[in-house]
Amino acid sequence: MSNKTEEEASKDNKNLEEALSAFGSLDDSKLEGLKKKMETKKMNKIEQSIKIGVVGVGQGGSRLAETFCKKGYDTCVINTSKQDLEFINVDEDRKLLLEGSLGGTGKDLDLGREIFEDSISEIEEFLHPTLKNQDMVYLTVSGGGGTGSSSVDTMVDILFSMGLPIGIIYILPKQTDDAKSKSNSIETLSRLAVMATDNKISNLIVVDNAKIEQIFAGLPQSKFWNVSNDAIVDPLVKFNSLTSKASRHTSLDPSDFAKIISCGDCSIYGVIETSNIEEETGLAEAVIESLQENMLAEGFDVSQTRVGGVIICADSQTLDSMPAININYCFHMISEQTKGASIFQGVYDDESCNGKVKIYTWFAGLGLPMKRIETLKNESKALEDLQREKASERTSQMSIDLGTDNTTKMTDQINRKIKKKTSSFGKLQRGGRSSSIIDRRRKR
Ligand SMILES: Nc1nc2c(ncn2[C@@H]2O[C@H](COP(=O)(O)OP(=O)(O)OP(=O)(O)O)[C@@H](O)[C@H]2O)c(=O)[nH]1
Ligand SMILES: [Mg+2]
Repeated sequence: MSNKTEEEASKDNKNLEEALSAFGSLDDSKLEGLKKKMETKKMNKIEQSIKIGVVGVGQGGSRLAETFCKKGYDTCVINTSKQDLEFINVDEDRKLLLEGSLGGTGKDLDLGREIFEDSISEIEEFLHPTLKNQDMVYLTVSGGGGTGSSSVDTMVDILFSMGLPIGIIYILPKQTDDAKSKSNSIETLSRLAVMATDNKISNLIVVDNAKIEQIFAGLPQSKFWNVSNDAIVDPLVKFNSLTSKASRHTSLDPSDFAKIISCGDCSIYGVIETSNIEEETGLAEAVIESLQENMLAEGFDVSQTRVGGVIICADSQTLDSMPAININYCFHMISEQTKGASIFQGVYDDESCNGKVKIYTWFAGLGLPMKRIETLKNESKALEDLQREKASERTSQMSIDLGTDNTTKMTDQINRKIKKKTSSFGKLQRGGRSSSIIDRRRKR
């Protein structure tokens, strides 16, 4: 370390500035860009047990990918909407805009699927820099929209052919999302379930916005996505970084984590916080009370767990003063709830816990969240019924009785059509309608 005084340091800086100015004046915006690059480089030196690259598709998926990027993960994003890509804070060369719509798909899964099928080679080339040195890839998408949700067939095929194990983070809609979002999310979940059964996907993590809304009830809307995206990304990042380090207590090895992450079928995870460290059974009680409540999705049967992981974190002072029996009761309770699944355990010092104990849990190898799917189906049907009712009322609400019978109306209409066809305005109109805007863009 240098022992320069403040005065000496500022003199050195001035000399350096003078020397540099000999090459011309320094452009502030360029310096800012360089600084940013250096920060990204620093962040990229994160510790990971498994080198994971993240690909986010659609708006929700891209925002999750952006959250991984902030934590130093190699990330890229794809969307059909230019505006939505602009707001994503990842390097410009890690953004891919797929043409073929007016911007977004408006929750239209068929249109989305077509766009992705038509862009396979473009996507393959784009993914290469992000994924070339990774052990695994995570695809992040929301089920309720059109772009992310419809992309899964093509994206999983492309990623599978690259030979990387594939994890998916799949977001279910909020309680207040519309019928289309809810039905889209079930349709795509059923496709993902087939891919998981076919072992194309190693790990399907389901997170549910409706559950996150409950956990963070009371948050202002402006903070909701940031907080929920952090909550979604944090457990995976914690498992991946802590397992890369040795613990002076109990280590969960990278190969244990690999078993969890490659177990297949669905996964859920979450974190429980407690300050009850005085009582022997304090941690175990926190697990009994809030294991299910703090998972980021519900409707799963935790007793189906095939492989799981539990990591207990607290600052070193707390861990040093806490009897081992407290932790043992906690592990025992989790083992009970998962009916004897293999549960890998880790205990780590984490000075950021500030006197609290955090229990990170991850359950893998689960079946689909049947109860939640049932609720989504019912909610989407109820909303669709309402829409249908409105559509049928629309005809009566928008018609004016002109006092003519139906036959007269028909004759009038035909006469008007003939007149229009022969007018030059009519000719222009028909010519313009020969192909839609969407068609014209796709042919480019
Ligand atoms: N957790 C989380 N969910 C989000 C976020 N943004 C949107 N969603 C959810 O995602 C669903 C909407 O999907 P989007 O991701 O906006 O849609 P898209 O993939 O861009 O598809 P388009 O319909 O083509 O725009 C809704 O269920 C939202 O609740 C986000 O930042 N975080
Ligand atoms: Mg969108």
